[in-house]
Amino acid sequence: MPLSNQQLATIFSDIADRLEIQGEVVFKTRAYRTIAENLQSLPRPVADIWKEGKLDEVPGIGKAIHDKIDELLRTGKLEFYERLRADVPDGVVAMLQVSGLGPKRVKEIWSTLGVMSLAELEAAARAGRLRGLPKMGEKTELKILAGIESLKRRATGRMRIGDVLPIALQMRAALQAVPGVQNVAYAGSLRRGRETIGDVDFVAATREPAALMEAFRSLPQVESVLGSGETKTSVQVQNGLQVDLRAIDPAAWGTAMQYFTGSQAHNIRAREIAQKQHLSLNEYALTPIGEDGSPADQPLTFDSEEALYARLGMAYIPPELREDRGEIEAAMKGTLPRLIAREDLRGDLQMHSTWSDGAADVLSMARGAMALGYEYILITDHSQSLGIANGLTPERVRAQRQEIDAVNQRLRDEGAAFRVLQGVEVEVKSDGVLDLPDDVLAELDLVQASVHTSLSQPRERITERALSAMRNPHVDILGHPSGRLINEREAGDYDWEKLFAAAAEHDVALEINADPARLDLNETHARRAVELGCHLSISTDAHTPDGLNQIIYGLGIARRAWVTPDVVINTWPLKKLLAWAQQ
Ligand code: DGT
Ligand code: CA
Ligand code: CA
Ligand code: ZN
Repeated sequence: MPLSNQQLATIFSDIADRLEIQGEVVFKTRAYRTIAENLQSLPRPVADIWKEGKLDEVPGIGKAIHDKIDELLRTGKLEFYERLRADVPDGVVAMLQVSGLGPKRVKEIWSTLGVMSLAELEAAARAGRLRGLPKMGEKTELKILAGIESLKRRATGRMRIGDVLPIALQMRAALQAVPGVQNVAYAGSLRRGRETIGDVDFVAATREPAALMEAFRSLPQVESVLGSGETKTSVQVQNGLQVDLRAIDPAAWGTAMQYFTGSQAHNIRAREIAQKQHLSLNEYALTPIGEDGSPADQPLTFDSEEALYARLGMAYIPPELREDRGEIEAAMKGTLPRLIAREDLRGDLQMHSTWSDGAADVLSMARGAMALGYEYILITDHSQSLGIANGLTPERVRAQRQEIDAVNQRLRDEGAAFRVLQGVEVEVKSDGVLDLPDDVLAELDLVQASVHTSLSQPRERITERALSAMRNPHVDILGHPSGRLINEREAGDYDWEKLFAAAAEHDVALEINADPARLDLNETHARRAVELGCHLSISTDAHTPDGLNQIIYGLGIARRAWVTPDVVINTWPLKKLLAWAQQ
């Protein structure tokens, strides 16, 4: 197949992008942009015109471009373009898509800071490293971060839950204060705790819907109103996120919350169960129906979901389980699991301090955890080969032990029943060898091993790499096992069944990393791992004391995976945890 007009156009506009990043002046690159546009609006395949020898009749074509199209159609390649691609990395070109970034700035960021991908750009902006560059400040950084966020959203149409929940909480607080509003909650995928959110669905109980709709449209977060009626309004807020609000009668709170929480699959199953009992279920009520399907009695309304589920002969089903994955059957039999909850956690087993790439010292992290009611934390700074994160050498591991001992002494003196444990997030190098010697690992309270590099290794290789890490008797936890970054980087291609079997055999706990960019293990893998007898840990990977609050996202995933407290090692008392790590 000869190259299509579209393919050729893409190549020419890419050439223009790369030349501009290299510093070429715009009037020299304009010819490439012009031909790209003209090719797209050409009514015939340019390959046919070329065959007829009439390339010169294509508008906007000069000698240089004529030769390039000729080379591309003859050989399928263009040497000039190949060289250009080698000179300017793809990741640098990708930065042009971020609104607010033109070729000049991209070049500046690339050549001065060595930033070569969107992920590195995001990290640099978050770390405040752009503000030192010419004509760039804190505002530019924020604008770039917002631009990256909306790019990610465009890729999948879904946003990470961690970028949505804070906005929803702000809006809910504002709606709660509107006169006449008795109750407001978010329903939909956000309430079910999914890792990504399509849109936010608010349900509000009020007898004055008009006032509520007006107040909603005027919230400071609203960028545009997509549609507004008497009882339903949809708006768009930052990063293109859509938020729906439905006003309902307070008497129908239970049915409305059940309906709008979904999932759709769960609702369909719930309606089937209702039908078998000659009841028709919708967002307003449960209505008895006769043999002919018409209403046989007054509709029943429910002011709570508990009452509604009970009337259907079911135990209350936590929102995270409502995906039609067996929860309805279990609720009817009374065999729903007792899901893990925030109060079950006694500690957090992954966090970084200023010893590697964290922003707070050990004592501050401890104080943050104590404020959350925890009994212990495990400090897991990076190991030496992760140079960009200031990883620990054996000497620095031992120096850190001194500081941790001193912090523990200080907390004991204050009378606090709290313990800082020393761990490490040791690199599993690309050949499966750990980045710190065994005698160093042996001195630590718990060891977490993680893969950060060469994630694209073939299945057998990367699986064997994780397995060899787990065979090391000092390794207690495998951190963020898949390595994926939501909306950003694919997971490693592991043989999961094999990995879970090995984790169970060596009794290495698998982490549910609560960072909303990771949520790794994901819910399907976490559920399967537990089925195969694995232990889990649920931890934040926090780099600041505030980051410890992100545990809620990991708990959501665990609950969606039907996880009970007993299999999660950081629900255990300290003594039990340390004894387990010893054996
Ligand atoms: P999302 O927004 O894609 O992350 O996922 P959801 O689950 O929030 O879906 P959404 O916003 O379309 O609808 C919210 C809930 O409303 C959904 O979970 C169940 C309910 N719902 C919406 N449309 C239908 C429908 O056609 N039939 C039924 N049974 N329920 C629906
Ligand atoms: Ca939704
Ligand atoms: Ca919706
Ligand atoms: Zn890590």
